[in-house]
Amino acid sequence: MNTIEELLQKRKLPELLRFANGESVTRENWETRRKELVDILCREVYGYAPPAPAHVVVTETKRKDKDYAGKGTVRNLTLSFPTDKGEFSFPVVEVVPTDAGNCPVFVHVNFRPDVPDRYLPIEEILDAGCGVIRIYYNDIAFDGEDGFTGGLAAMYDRKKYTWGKIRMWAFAASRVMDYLQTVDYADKNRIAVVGHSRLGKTALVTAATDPRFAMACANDSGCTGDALSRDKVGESVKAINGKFPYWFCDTYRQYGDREHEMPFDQHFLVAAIAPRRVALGSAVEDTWADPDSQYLSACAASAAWELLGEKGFVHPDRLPVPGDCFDAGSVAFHLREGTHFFSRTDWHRYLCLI
Ligand code: GTR
Repeated sequence: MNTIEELLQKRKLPELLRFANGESVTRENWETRRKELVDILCREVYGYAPPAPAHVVVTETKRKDKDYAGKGTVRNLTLSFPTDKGEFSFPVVEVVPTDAGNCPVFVHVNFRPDVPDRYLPIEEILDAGCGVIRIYYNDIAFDGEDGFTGGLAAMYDRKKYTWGKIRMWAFAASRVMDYLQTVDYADKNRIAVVGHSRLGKTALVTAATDPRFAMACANDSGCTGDALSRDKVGESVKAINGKFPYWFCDTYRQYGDREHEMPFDQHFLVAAIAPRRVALGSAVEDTWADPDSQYLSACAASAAWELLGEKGFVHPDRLPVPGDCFDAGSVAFHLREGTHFFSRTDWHRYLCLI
C-alpha cells in the first residue's frame, strides 16, 4: 500500500511553497504567495472580476419575527450596487436567531430560491445558534449558456473582466459580506461561505478571493473545486469545460487532457484560504467528484498552514474510508456514505466547525 506521500508524488503537483519566479515561500511572505495563487487561479480558471463596488444599499421588502417556532427572524432583503452599466440588484433571504447578538453566519449560495429548502435546513441552523443568508445563484447569473447577456454578466464588459459564472456567484457572496460588515447581530470573525457541488466550487473561490470569510464549506465540490485534477477519476478538465464552459474563463479550456501542463492544481485553491478554515465534504458514491482526489488535495494544501505554524490537515497515513471525519486542524474533511447531495449530515459537520 502506498503512503500518502507516495500517492502525492505520483500526481506530480506544481509546488505550493515556491513562487512562480522560483523563490521559496516563507512564513513572512506567505500572504504574497497567497495573492499569487489567487492571481494564477483567476488568470487560468475562474477569470478576473471587477473591483468591489464603493457601496451596497440594502432594503427590506418583508419581515417575519418569531418564525420557526419563535426561534428566528426572517427578512427578505434587496442588495443594490453600482456597476459599469448601471445599478445591479439581487434579493437575498436572511434568517437570524431571535435576539441574536454576535452569532456566526453562513452565506449560503443555493440552487433554489426556497427557504427552507432540502439543502437549507433552517431549523438545524437556528438550533446551532447560527444565522444564514441565502443567495439564489440564478438571481446573479443564469446557470446556462446565455452568451453572458443576462444578470451580473451583462453589467460589465467581458473583454475587460474575464470572469466565468462561478466567479460571478462568488462576487455576489462578497456583496453579502459587505452588508454583514454593517449589522450588529453577526460575529464578524465567524462568517462562513457554504455551497454544494458547483456552488461548493463557488464557496472555495469566494473565500480565496475574500479574506473576510473565516471559513469555506465546500460540499462535494469535486472537479475544479477541491479535487486534484492530475490523474483524477470521474469528471475531468475536458469534461467540465465541454459541458459547462461558462463557469470559467476561456483560458481554462486549453487544459483539457493536458492537466499535467497546468501551472497549478486545485490544492492551490484550498491553500489560498490559509490560514483561515476550510471544510471539505465528500460522499463515497460520488465517484464523479472523486473522494480520493479531494482528500489528496487537502493533504497537499496542508503545507500552507504548517508553514504558518498551524495544524493544517490532520489525517492518518491512508486514503479515506466511509465515516472518516478529520477536523483536528484548520482543514477539515469528511467522507460520508451515499450519493452526491447536500445532506443534513454534511450540514451538521459544518455547523460544529464555525
Ligand atoms: C455536475 C458537474 C459537477 C458538479 C455538479 C453539480 O454535472 O459535472 O462538476 O458541479 O454538476 O453542481 O451538481
